[in-house]
Amino acid sequence: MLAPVEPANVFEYEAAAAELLDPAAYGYFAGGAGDELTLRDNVEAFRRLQLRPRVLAGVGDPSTAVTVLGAELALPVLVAPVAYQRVAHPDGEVAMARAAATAGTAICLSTLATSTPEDVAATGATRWFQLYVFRDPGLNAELVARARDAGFTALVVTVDTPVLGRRERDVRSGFTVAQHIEIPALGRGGITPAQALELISPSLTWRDLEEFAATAGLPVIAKGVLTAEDALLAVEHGAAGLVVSNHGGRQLDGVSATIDALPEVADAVAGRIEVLLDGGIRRGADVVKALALGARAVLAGRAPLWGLAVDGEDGARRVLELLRAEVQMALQLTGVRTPDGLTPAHVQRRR
Ligand code: FNR
Ligand code: LAC
Repeated sequence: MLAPVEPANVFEYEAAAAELLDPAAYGYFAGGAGDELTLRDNVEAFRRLQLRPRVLAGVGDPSTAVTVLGAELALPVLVAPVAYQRVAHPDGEVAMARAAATAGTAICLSTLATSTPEDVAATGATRWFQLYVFRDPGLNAELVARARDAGFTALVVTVDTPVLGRRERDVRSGFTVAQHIEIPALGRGGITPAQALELISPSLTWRDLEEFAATAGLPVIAKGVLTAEDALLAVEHGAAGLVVSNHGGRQLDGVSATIDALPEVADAVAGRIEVLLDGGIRRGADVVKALALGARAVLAGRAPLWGLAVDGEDGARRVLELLRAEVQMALQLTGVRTPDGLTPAHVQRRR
């Protein structure tokens, strides 16, 4: 369904999605853990940073393209793994993947997706697979093989979720998932996030990550790193990349905003593996700040999800296109011709 007036930005897409979605579903997508301090700070921290533009740089018409794990993307924003997309829109992850393909970017499919990897592959989108490591090793091997066979080009192992954070909005609403909404990885429907997480191993270690890196036949990315110490471990244990992430404020409440954690991680990694970031991306300027501080690209979870909720594939595509246009203008007005022209000197803390 179309909103009466097309939303002009991500915040307006969220407002429109909040009107359309069942309140419990909206609470699941929008909410965070505990007091939601980190959820809010992810967004606010970008506003504590300001850009330091350079003028008369002859920018012309800057390109927003970046290369991530060897793949060229038209914009430095990938679609983050978000579970249960059919709860937001009946076309779910397939529509999201089509939107990503049209926008020229990649989608990372969640283990707890409600579309199959094969259906997502059929969209032709550049695709990564997010792995929740289950207690059952057979299931993990099966999921990895299935992703590889379906042409997924990276394995994103989520490392910040040994247990599910306590999201009080879901406790209050009693959020449940309809029986007809199936999770193909688990072969059944009606499973809540809390029930799914009981199947996931709480005992994962860096050794396990190393094992996936050695055996998956795909580059492994550790998603959910917030410290220099863990960034170094990711490098040592064979990760091809990492995502500075706090799971969109949904896991440990009270950790730093991801943009505040990025500089120490980028410093520690020192270019040895690819550094990505997610959390709080709502504007093209947020993307530019993250790139300036050392991210190669960012992932956005809720932003394209609100587009999907409002208008399916078209809505998700419009959000990605809005972000691309905002990134391009921010580059032009910051005075750089390409994303890799951004440096920490383009950002300062608000005085
Ligand atoms: C997530 N995220 C997530 N991450 C993951 O590794 N596997 C998953 O299944 C999910 N599921 C999920 C559901 C919902 C509703 C949200 C909002 C998030 C986290 C996601 O990949 C990403 O880290 C955050 O969404 C980034 O923050 P923003 O962009 O939503 O602010
Ligand atoms: C979430 C899980 C499923 O954040 O990743 O809801």
